[in-house]
Amino acid sequence: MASAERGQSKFQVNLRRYLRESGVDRDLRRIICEIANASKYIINAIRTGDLGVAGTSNLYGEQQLALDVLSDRIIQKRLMHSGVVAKMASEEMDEIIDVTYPTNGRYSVAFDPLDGSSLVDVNLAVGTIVSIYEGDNLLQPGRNQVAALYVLYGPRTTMVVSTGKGVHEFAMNLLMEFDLVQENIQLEGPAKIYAPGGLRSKYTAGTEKFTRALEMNGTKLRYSGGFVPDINQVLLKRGGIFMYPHLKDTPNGKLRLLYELSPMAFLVEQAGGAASDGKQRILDIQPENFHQRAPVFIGTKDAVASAEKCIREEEG
Ligand code: FDP
Repeated sequence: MASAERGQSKFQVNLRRYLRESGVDRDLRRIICEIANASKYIINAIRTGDLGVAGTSNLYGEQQLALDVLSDRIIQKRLMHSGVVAKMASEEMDEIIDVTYPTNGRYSVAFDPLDGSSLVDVNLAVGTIVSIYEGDNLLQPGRNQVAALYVLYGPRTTMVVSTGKGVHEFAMNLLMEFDLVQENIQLEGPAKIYAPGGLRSKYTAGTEKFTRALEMNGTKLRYSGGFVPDINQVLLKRGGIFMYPHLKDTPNGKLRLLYELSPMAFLVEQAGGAASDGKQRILDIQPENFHQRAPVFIGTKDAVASAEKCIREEEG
């Protein structure tokens, strides 16, 4: 299989070739490459587009930015015309789209087109998150995903992807193609950083105990407010934990299972990490609806186990 040293400039291996040589099914490759193509237009819109509101709100009553709506349309269009997608759903859509034209595809895709979009106007990093299942059922436990990825729009545009054989990072080059940066990212060391979402004053006893333990151990606080850059940091620093826990007044936390948590849990587990809602593995949760939220503790295995232990001890 093709490989590259980090930062290697000669003999770059691009995403398409990497996926082909890794034996990834042709239709699945097509979906991943369509997302890569979509991201060219999304990064362009982020850089130069309208930062205003779209005048609409999504299902959750959140005001949609012009950029949210545009990113959603860009991805929808590419997936629709790929000819390999059966169903698609996104955080910005009111309903699931059945793709019966041009063909009835073999895969279904759930995505968050522009996660953390409220950070665009202050010029912080945002991302696209994508989850892919075989067949036409998107309401399955995340462990059944065949692939997951995110695109991070930061100082550089990168894609971190897994088709179930490790986690690999690609970076967008001058020609807006993705080249391999590093293969088989592994969360091997202890948690060096933590990214805690939600108001601390609303933390329950278990999460508060866990947070104090992190502070006592000298774990550094590194929170950007964007799920994609925060997870990317945990992965690329080879150790850390992100949490958006259950809060006293919000028992299900904030983040959505289908569009955010399942794909990130798939990637982090592929990197040797873990993801839990505080009690059970995120990838084992059977979603009951498309908009379901769940608390999350995700990153280095030991840190996630220690969060679960604190919650068990304090909250039963
Ligand atoms: P945002 O509301 O800006 O879209 O998915 C939601 C999300 O961002 C995540 O990217 C981020 O981790 C989290 O919400 C931040 O929430 P808080 O502002 O409550 O910390």
